[in-house]
Amino acid sequence: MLTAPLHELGWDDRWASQLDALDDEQLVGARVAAQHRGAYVLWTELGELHAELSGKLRHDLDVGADAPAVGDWVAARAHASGTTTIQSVLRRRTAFARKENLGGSIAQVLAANVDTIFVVTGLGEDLSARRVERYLTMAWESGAQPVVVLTKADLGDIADAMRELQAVAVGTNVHAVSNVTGDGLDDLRSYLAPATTAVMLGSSGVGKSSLLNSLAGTELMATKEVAADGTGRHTTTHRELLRLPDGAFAIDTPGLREIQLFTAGEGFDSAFDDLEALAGDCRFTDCAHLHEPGCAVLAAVDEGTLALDRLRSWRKLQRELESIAARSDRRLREARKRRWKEHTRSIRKPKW
Ligand SMILES: Nc1nc2c(ncn2[C@@H]2O[C@H](COP(=O)(O)OP(=O)(O)O)[C@@H](O)[C@H]2O)c(=O)[nH]1
Ligand SMILES: [Mg+2]
Ligand SMILES: [Zn+2]
Repeated sequence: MLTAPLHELGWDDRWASQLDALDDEQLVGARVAAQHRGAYVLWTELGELHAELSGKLRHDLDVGADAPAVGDWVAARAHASGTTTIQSVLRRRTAFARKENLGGSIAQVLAANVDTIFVVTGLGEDLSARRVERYLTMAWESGAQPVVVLTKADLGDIADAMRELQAVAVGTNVHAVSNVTGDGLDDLRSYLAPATTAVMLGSSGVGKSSLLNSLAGTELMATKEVAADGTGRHTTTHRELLRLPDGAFAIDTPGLREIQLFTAGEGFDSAFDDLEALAGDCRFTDCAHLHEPGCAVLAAVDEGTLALDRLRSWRKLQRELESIAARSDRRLREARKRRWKEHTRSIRKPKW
């Protein structure tokens, strides 16, 4: 249960003017704190409310609009009957999404209006720079600022892992922390200004929930050891907004088994800044860096200044992005066609 002035939840003039534009005095601004199947938990100035989607919004979802996600700002209406409905979702500033299912291209927004994404990985056997690279791409794609966090720094020498991570974390910082000793935690707090929202992202077991607890200074989330008894703690089965003591918000996520990208865009370039910079010197502007003459990327691989692995993962991601883009294009065209059909039907069939 949370009652707070809206601005403490991140509400500002730009959100207010979006609400004003709807021109309906009965609507109030609210933030989606959690979602349980069809029902939403909203934080409003009146306190916590449970809400459903309005009929109109449900219809919009059928023709391709996004469902509200945790972190979204929405326009809600409290009815005299005591129920609350979400009338519309205010335009997101950032959206962290993944593909809904294997091979599909429908994005599932995991969290909205996120400021910082902690890409978490743990010191140990399964540290994979490649995987971090993919998480980073997803993070850049969202519009939020990614930060790489190496947990379990108490387990050994971090030097090699830090070097490996720094090589892929182009344009972001890498921080080493320990949830056991507390080392490094203070550096992370600088990303958690009041009323901002952070997301924990990373494979299962890397220490995301532990990190959230460390930052909260209390056991908000169940971690591997305590999951069995679990009483009073949240397990990471659904996403929800959690309040940290200093007034920032955090969202834990269960490990995403398959990291899938959604759209090609800025995120891709930012995660591969080094490669893109080299590509500027290729002779052909549409160089695919495969076997073109005058390719600066291949030259860098030959000289040993760019790892071949990195070029390989760039190619792999690019192929993936291209096929996703092709699929979502098709989906968009179909949705437009459907809407047009509905529209013409409504013209031909007068209501009387
Ligand atoms: N030694 C050490 N163990 C940690 C650290 N952070 C998490 N762990 C352990 O790693 C395991 C997985 O942690 P958990 O937070 O549940 O990971 P999650 O699946 O990413 O949420 C648990 O056994 C934690 O106790 C750390 O900084 N140091
Ligand atoms: Mg967890
Ligand atoms: Zn090239």
